Amino acid sequence: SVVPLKYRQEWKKFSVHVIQDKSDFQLGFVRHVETTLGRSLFNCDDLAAYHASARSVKDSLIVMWNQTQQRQTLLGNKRIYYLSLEFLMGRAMDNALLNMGIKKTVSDGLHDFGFHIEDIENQEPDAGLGNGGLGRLAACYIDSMSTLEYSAWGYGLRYEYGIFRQKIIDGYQVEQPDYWLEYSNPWEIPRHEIGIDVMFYGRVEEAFNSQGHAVKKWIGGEIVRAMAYDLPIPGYRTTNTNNLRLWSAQPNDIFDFAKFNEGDYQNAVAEQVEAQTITSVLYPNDNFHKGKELRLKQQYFWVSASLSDIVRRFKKSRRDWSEFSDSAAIQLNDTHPTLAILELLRVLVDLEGLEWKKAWDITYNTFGYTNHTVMQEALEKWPLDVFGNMLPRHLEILYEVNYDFLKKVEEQFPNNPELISKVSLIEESNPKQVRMASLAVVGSHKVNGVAELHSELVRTQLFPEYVKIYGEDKFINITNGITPRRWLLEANPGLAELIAEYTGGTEFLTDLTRLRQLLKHIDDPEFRSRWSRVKQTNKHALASMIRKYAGRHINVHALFDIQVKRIHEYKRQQLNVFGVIDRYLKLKKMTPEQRAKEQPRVVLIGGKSAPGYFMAKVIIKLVTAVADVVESDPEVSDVLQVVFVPDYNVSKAQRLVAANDLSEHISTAGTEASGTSNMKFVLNGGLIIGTVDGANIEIGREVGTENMFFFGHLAESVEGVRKENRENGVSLDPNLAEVFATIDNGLFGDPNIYKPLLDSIRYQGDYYLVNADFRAFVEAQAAVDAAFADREGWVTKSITSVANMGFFSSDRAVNEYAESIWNTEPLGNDC
Ligand code: IMP
Ligand code: B1N
Repeated sequence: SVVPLKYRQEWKKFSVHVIQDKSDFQLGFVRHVETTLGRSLFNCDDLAAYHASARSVKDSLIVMWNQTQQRQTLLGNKRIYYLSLEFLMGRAMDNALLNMGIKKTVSDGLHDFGFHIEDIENQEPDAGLGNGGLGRLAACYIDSMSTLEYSAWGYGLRYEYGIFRQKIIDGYQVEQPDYWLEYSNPWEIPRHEIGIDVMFYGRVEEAFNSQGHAVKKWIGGEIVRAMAYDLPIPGYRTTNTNNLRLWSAQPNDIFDFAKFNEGDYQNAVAEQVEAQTITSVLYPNDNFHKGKELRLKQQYFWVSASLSDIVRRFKKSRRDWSEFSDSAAIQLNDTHPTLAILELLRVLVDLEGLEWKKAWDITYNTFGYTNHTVMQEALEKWPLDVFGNMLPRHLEILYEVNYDFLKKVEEQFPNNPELISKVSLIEESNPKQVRMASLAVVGSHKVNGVAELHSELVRTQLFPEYVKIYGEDKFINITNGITPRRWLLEANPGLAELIAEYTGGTEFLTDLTRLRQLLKHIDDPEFRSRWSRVKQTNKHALASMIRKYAGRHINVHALFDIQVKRIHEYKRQQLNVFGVIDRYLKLKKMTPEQRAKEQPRVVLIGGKSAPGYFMAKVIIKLVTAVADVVESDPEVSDVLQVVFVPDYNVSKAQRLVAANDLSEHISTAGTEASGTSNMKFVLNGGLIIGTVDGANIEIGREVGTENMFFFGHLAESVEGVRKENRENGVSLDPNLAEVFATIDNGLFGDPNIYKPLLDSIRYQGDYYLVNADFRAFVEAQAAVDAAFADREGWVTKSITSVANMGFFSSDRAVNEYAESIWNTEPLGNDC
């Protein structure tokens, strides 16, 4: 669409420009206070100042966003679409200011109005649209895609309630709704003009197209409108600003006319209101599939709206369908968006009239699938009847895909019914189930795991039959990464500044391998002491946060030992807390003189349990009970403190990682696909106590195993231990038996509370190898104490580790996706 020059010139005179200096910011700030917010100098509190600041900054973001989108459209190169049901973004303001390079400008501008930037930033609620690692990974990747100047969009859902807020009452987790949109979200752009009607239920009819061919027509029973909200994603030191599009379910004007005519107006309206509930709430499960129909509805709603948007954009370019997969790469973040495969086939065949084979080739070349877990209880399966009732046409398409696929398998491996039933997209169980992971594998040209060991397990444990069918090359590894902007520059400005000084500038923030330059200074006393001082300052800052949120005073001279992540049996917070009790019992047996020689420790444990996960809630209760006992025991509280950090979220993670001396990543070997907080803690100068699992292994390889405290059984021996436990029972380690006896004797309150947890270990086979790894864990902790006592040696380990963390940047990971799955390169932004 060409707009005549004279109009363009007239328009340009009034174009908004990006904030360059303090007065640009202040002008926007005051205008938003006085107009958007309808307030004045006299009633502008911190909350209003935050909203005005955010809107002023967002105006710049939108300008950059517009330029980026126009450029990407004009150049017309391949777009990456990252489909994720979770984006755990955290706060936007500090990140935007740092990426745009205007933090000082804005801070000064606010200061001149009598505000402090930290207070203003603290007004922002976290965007908690995710559960844990999977959602935060998506957030890191879109930061990298903007920074690296890829042409990329994220697609997700705009939940009105993000992950619940965790209160601790009487030591138990209590969930409270997180209505994060309460004061509106200043970073989003509502796109009222983009409304897409999504169908559910109904039936399939035979019809004839204009050429007289028989076609299928899906007549939907329920129609819900998807409305788009856009979040501009600024890159670091580039104006390239990509888009995160989140869909919200809206009531629409398509009434059930039958009801309307019957005069049942109330019910007709009620149905419309009910439709909105699709995007009300994020399902709070991590690594667990609970087959709720509303969850399937969320998935289809999101997938259908996103694909309709992607296809519309493609059609605008007027290219031939054969070029679709050259113009779009769609990445499936786990199986949650796998319906997209069937939906694209439906759009191409039913709506666009392509022949099946052609539609299939386009689809196959477009999709890539990232697997994030090998745990059986997390694998998505949907009962066939639920699936077919909600999505009748998609079930037909699924049958067709399955038919073609199984026919090929039969040709390749004749007379192998066992293989056929193993790889079929439909599990012949009672009831029959649709296997979403199998569909994702069959419909994608690449499948990747998220760390080396995990990818190996994906090939050998999860999908060995598919590897036989498709060959090895389809199944690759791309080890996860984290964005150094949020997890170093933003979380730890003191360390970032020190690193900049000693590596010759801030380039390490976009080329993390430059951290290696630090090794040149490892013996420089000045550098080393500044390194330690930064850590000490961060520990003080964390201590005041702990005072504020947990009401505990912690010893900033102690070793800070942190385990924060979702509470899960496989992540083994129970192993950590049993180790703490063991330490407590040993301290109690010492004389005061002996105790005074022990290495003081503060153990911080935090994380949310899924609301319905009984055992995880028992673990939280045990941690809080142990914290109370230790705290109120004056004999030990100088050398041991335990605190449960309530309501762990991204903002708190930023403070925790900066202050860690040691972090725990102690999952049963073979269960944690990667972990990403392990990378964040080490990047911030801490060491790891961990199992030989997930990305721990690669971290050890990069930083040197002498700088890690590895312990425990290896993945390959886990099954053997389980078998042994099943056949001969669990024989408890003597120290663990003493820990259990202490719990049974009521030191931590009613022992019945903890009985299910203890019994799962001593009588029910100890599936997670808590007992089998206990001794090694305690020994590894003793090695930590000894290493920390040599403070200079510890600083050397810390610097060496940070210097070798370059590999774990999400920039590296995103580049690997682009090269090996998306087949695209950065667009660049030099216009
Ligand atoms: P969409 O791809 O239609 O959703 O448009 C996304 C953004 O790309 C728009 O808001 C514009 O900024 C830009 N854009 C879309 N179409 C054009 C075009 O034809 N010329 C220039 N920019 C465009
Ligand atoms: O994905 C992260 C990994 O670093 C973690 O090791 C892995 O546990 C995590 C169903 C999941 N895997 N699966 C999920 C989340 C929500 C849900 O409803 C599964 N999360 C992971 C990033 O690769």
